[in-house]
Amino acid sequence: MTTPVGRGAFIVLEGCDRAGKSTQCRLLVEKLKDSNIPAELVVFPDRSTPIGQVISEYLKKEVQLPDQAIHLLFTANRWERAEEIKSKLEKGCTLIVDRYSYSGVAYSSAKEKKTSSFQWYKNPEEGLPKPDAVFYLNLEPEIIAERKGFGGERYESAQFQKDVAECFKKLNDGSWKIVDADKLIEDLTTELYSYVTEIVRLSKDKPLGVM
Ligand code: T5A
Ligand code: NA
Repeated sequence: MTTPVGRGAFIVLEGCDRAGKSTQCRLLVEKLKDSNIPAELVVFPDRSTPIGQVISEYLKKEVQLPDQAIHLLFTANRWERAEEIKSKLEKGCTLIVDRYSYSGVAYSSAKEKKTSSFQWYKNPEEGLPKPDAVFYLNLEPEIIAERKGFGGERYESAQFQKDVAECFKKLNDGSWKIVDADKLIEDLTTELYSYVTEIVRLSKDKPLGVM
C-alpha cells in the first residue's frame, strides 16, 4: 500500500431497489484497492448493530413500527457509524457507501407523504458527515421489477419504487451525478470508476462537509 496523501473521499451510491448499488460498491472498492488507493465499503442499513438488527426485522416484516420510529432508527444507524467514518477519511481511506441519508428521506417520505413534511425527515440527518459526491444509479421501474430477488422485503413493489424515485429527484441539490444503470455490470463499473478516481483526487485537500 502507498502512503495516503490527504484525506480519503466520501462517495455515496444511491438509487431505487435493485439498481445495482451493492454490486457496484463492491467492485469499486476492489478496483481502488488494486490501484493501491486505500478504500473500504460502508453499507446502510448496517444490519450488524443492535439498531441494525431491529431495522432488518422491520424490513423482513417480522416487526411492525410506526413510520416515524423506523425513520429515526435508520438515521440512528448512520449516527452510530459517523465518528468511525470521519476517522477513516482523515486517515486517508476512501469510503464507498452503499446508500445514505438520501435513501433515509426518500423511502420514509415516499410512504408518509401526507402526515409529515419532507423537512421533518431531513432534520435528524443534520450534522452527519456530508458526501463528497453522490452517484445516483438510474433505472426504470419496469427493469427494476425484472431483476432477481425483487419482491421479498418491505418497500419492494413497482408503484412504491416510482414514488421513491420521485422523492430522490426532490432531494438532488443539483450536484448529483445521475448515471444510467441499464448497462452491463463491468461497463457501469468502468464509467463509475473514472468519476470516483476524479473525486478521490479532488477531495484530498478539501475539508469534509457537514449535512
Ligand atoms: N432504506 C435504507 C430506508 O428506508 N431508509 C434508509 O435510511 C436506508 C439506508 C434495504 C431497504 O431499506 C430502505 C431501502 C431498501 O428498501 P438495502 O439493504 O440496501 O436496503 O437493500 P438490498 O435489498 O440489499 O439492495 P437493493 O435492493 O438496494 O439492491 P442494489 O444494491 O441496488 O442491487 P444489487 O447490486 O444487489 O443487484 C440486484 C440484482 O440485480 C443484479 C444483481 O446480480 C442482483 O441480482 N444486477 C444486474 N443485473 C443486470 N445488469 C446490471 N448492471 C446489474 N447489476 C446488478
Ligand atoms: Na443493496
